[in-house]
Amino acid sequence: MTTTDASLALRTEPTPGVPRLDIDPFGEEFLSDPMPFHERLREEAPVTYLDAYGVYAVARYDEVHRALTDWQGLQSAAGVGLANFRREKPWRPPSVLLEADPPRHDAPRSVLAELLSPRRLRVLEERWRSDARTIVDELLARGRSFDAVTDLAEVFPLRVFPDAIGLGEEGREHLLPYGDFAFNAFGPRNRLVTEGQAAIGPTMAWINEQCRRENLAAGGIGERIWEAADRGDITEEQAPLVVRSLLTAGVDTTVTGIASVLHAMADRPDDWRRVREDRSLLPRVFEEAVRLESPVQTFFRTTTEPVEIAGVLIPADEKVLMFLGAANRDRRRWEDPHAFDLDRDPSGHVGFGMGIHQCVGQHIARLEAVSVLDALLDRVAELESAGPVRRHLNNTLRGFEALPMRLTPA
Ligand code: OW7
Repeated sequence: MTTTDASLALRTEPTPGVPRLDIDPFGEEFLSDPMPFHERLREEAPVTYLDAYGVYAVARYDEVHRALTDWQGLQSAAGVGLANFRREKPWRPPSVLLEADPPRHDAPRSVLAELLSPRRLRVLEERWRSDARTIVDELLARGRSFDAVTDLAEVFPLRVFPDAIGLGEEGREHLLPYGDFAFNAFGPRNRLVTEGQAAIGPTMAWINEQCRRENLAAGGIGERIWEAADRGDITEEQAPLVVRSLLTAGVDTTVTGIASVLHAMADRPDDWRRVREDRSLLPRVFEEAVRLESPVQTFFRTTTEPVEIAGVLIPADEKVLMFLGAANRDRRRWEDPHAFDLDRDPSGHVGFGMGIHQCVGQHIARLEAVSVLDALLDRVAELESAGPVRRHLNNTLRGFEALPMRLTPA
């Protein structure tokens, strides 16, 4: 290799017998249409090596599940993106949850798990359902054509989630760009990152400011996090970073999740009618959409020691890229994996991860999605797509720019 660009240079040789693939999972071709690449990654071998970044990759269900659940052999504290924090400075102070291992991970995790538990969320439910009805009524008042992204998937979380945390009214427009940047930052410094970097300064400053105790409204989840610091359950240094986790992980993900479930349910008149008549199917509708679309597509781990996966020995201090979206469509695990099927049991999907880091916000995500869908099902008899899907490219999220739709009022 004659290149002088270190980012293109091959860093290491994989374990003998591991196939080397010339696939860039953060390239525009891949991000625009990942399924054919997922197929190659899954079918080539249980563990492959991506020369473009010098990382190991797993894309089958069993191996992704294995990597997610072995937190001792595959750590998170060295970063869950491409950057190895043992060698590279993180772009922001690391998350005390996502980018931490036991024992440091555990106190922030249990504080947030309690505050976001189904029992604690019950106080939000009535308000959220009424807000969902209002938003759907506003949508219907404007006619039959709408964009499921900008008119619904972005509107509902941005109306209810910042209030639940206790954020002030000002500056909320920073939330989506911040999340977009943070999820891009798990990937390489490609165009998506460098273009985002230009405007991220004021956004970062606003985010960090919102995490301070004096800026969080009484009664919100943010204040409850600071109360956990008062009790000594977490430290005063951890408290603002736990608030920051909510702001990073809680907005773009739920917007993408709601857009995904609307995308999955559009043009499925029989399923729509069935769910209208039996709302007990709603949690499954959401779960199956998360399986099929996998809003969070990838995360990395870093080996702490030589780790065996599917008979392959991966050396210590290597990055392993886990393709959650590919595992969620692995024919070895799922029958007819590419079909949206309300008669399947989607539990066990890895769209929220698995193991000790499994999405701590999944109950709040589910409550948001179910609230908005339930309100829509009350007032809409049919939901059709009305134009091509436009994807929003991101190094980690499989998002949407536009989802043109047409509804028939009930
Ligand atoms: C955090 C779905 C991943 C995340 C994502 C990004 C940031 C954080 C968590 O969960 O800051 O803790």
